[in-house]
This record gives sequence, structure tokens and C-alpha cells, in this order.
Amino acid sequence: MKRQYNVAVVGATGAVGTEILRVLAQRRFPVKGLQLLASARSKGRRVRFNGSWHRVAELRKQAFAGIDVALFSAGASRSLEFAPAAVKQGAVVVDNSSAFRMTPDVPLVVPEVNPQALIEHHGLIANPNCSTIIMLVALAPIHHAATITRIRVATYQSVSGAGTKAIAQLYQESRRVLRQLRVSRQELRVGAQLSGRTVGPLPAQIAFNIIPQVDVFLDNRYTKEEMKIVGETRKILGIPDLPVSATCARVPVLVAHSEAVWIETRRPMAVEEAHTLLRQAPGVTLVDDPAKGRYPLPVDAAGQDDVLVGRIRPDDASPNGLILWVCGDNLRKGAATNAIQIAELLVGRQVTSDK
Ligand code: 25A
Ligand code: L14
Repeated sequence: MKRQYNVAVVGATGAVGTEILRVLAQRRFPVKGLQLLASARSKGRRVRFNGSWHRVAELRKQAFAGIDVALFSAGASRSLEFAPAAVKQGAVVVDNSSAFRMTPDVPLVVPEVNPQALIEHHGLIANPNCSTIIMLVALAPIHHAATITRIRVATYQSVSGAGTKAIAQLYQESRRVLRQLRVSRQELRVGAQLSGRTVGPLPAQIAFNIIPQVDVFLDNRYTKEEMKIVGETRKILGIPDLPVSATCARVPVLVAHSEAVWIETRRPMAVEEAHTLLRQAPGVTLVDDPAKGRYPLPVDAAGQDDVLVGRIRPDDASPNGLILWVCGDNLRKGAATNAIQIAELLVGRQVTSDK
């Protein structure tokens, strides 16, 4: 086994790509050479990594010669077009997009939950959706102890999941609303509705608002994000018929997704037992002392790798039911950190944790 690896980052200038570079450096991934790839728009841009400057090159099929590990984060259409070429040239691809997640031969991995799925891969490993990863890191310890039989989840997703342009949309709209409020305090009575079309990738005004749509709508009236949570959860837990219901909403938060999760288990689980399991669980920090005002917040989850879990209580309306509140950084554990943990397993290093 080699000691150092040539690494390509596809989508290196995006929200997730930027975080990938940060996490590679922080975790001291053994990088020999670094190939930064993005669209022609970013060609020639200089990006700093580990104290030296690297130039961004245009994503082309020939860009993967000599690459050992390629981390893709430039959307599903780029992955469909370029990941097979990277694999053909000998790279192992960890793909952050939804392109291959449900492909039967492609492992879909959260290292804390199903690392065994990595054993048989064909050069391509899929990184799950951010909301799925964050939820399953919190649920896996409970599932392994008491077998989850039902999941209901409502998500409160930050704008950074939709990329750098969505982050800009939240800032720009917020500035416009604040300027408007200064002119007319009357607006406080009617809310903070902006006139005219919003300019950005999100489908409605996000400043001072909530949008019950993440990703596109499908024929069954669900969004693609909701169905990703359903399908990916079943695949990762290995339970093809597990009942999972999801509602996904976008909230005016910059980084970190929050989720209210209702579960049912085969046997009853007391809150104290859930606390004990989650205190020992890798990748989890228990923040559950509501009397002292301690519960997970997205502002606290942002910037760290652990998923924060709290507000754990029995679901009084359901026999073996438990309710939890979970927050996790969608760019780190939801994307970059999870992908790099997979790469670490692939090159034979241990998954490290702060504990
Ligand atoms: O297009 P799709 O398939 O719908 O998906 C793309 C979306 O998926 C996001 C990504 O966010 C984008 O919104 N995404 C990717 N992985 C994700 C994940 N795991 C994810 N979302 C959630 N979870 P992004 O904007 O943060 O990152 C995009 C990166 O991909 C590169 N890219 C785009 N098209 C490409 C491509 N690379 C190669 N070939 C292509 N055809 C993209 O590079 C970025 O690295 P870039 O060069 O296009 O962007 C460079 C910088 O310029 C900014 N920018 C782009 N357009 C404009 C702009 N600034 C001002 N005006 C513009 N019109 C970008 O914000 C970026 O910083
Ligand atoms: O499937 O808009 O990995 O927040 C997750 C974030 C798709 C976009 C994925 C968003 C992405 C989504």
C-alpha cells in the first residue's frame, strides 16, 4: 500500500469543494499531488492548500491520469459524465452527488454506520445525501441496540446545501429586507415580503421565510430530497422496506441542517438508555439538558464534525416511540468529512474521531 496519494477535487471552488480542501488539510490526509478541477469559469484561479498555491484546471476526461483518489462535488450531471472516465483511468472515486447512490453495485457509505459496505467496490463509492448522513449518525446506535421499525423526519435545511449562489441569495435578500424595514416600520405588521422575483437558485424568497421545497418535485408529490432520504436510509441500513416518511424544508440558516426525527423501535427504549448509547457513539455529541437551555443548535453544529443530538423524549402517542432533535454541518459531516473518512478507509487508515 502506498503511503501518499494523488488526489483530485472536482468542484474545488464550490461550497463543498472548499470544505473538502479544509478537511483534507485538517485531517492530514496523505496528499502527494493535488489536482483542482472546476468549470471553465474557474480555470486559472489560485487556491491555497497546506500553505501553497494551486491552480484550478478545467474538468476534462483526461484530467485523471495518475490520480489515486478523486472526490467529486460538482453536481450529478458532472458525475455522470466524468466519474466513469476517472475510474477507467485507475482512480477510486468518492462521489458526493446523487448520480450513483441508488445504483445496486455502488456502495453507499456512512463510516459510523455501514463501513462493511466498502469491502466490495468497483472503483466508485457514493457519499449519501447530507440529511441522510446526519440523521443516520444519530440513529445508528439506537438501531443497533433496539432495531428501528419506523422513521418520520422533518428537516430544516441550510442554504449552503444548494451551493455558493444560494448563500449569496440569503445575504442579498436579507440586506434588502432590512433596508426596506428601516424605511417603513409598517412592514413589521405584514412581514418582510420582498417585491419582484428573487434572484438566486432557491425557488422562493428565503430571507425571513421557510420554503417547503428542497430539490425538484417528483410525480408522487414528494421532492427529490425527500425521496433521497427514504431510499438512501433503506439502502444504508439494509432494510429495503423500512417505512420512512420525510418532509424537507429550507430555512434561512447559512450552514448546518436540523432535523426533528420520530422513530419507533422493536422494543421500548428509555431516554436514559438512548443517552448512554449516544454518549459513547462515534461522531455524536449529546447536548440534552433542556432545563439549562442546552439543546442542539445549527450555529453550534456549524464548523464541527460531530452531529449534535438532544431534545430526546418518549413519543407519548406511539408505543415504542422516541423523538429526537439533530443538528449537523451539511458541508462537513454531511459531505466533505464523510467523503474523506471513506477515502481514509480506502487507503487503509483508521476513521479518526475526536473521542
Ligand atoms: O448543476 P447541478 O447538477 O444542479 O449541481 C450543481 C450544484 O450542486 C452543488 C453545487 O454547489 C451546485 O449548486 N453541489 C455539489 N455537490 C454538492 C453536495 N455534495 C452540492 N450540493 C450539496 N451537496 P456549488 O456552487 O457550491 O459548487 C459547484 C462546484 O461545481 C463546479 N462546477 C459547476 N459546473 C461545472 C463545475 N465543474 C466542472 N464543470 C462544470 N460544468 C463549480 O465550479 C463549483 O466548484 P465553477 O467554476 O462553476 O464555480 C466557481 C465559482 O464561481 C461561482 N459562480 C459560478 N457561477 C457564477 C458564480 N459567481 C457569480 N456568478 C455566476 N454566474 C461559484 O459560486 C463558485 O464559487
Ligand atoms: O443530493 O439543495 O447531495 O440542499 C443535497 C443538498 C442536493 C441538493 C445532494 C440542497 C444535494 C441539496
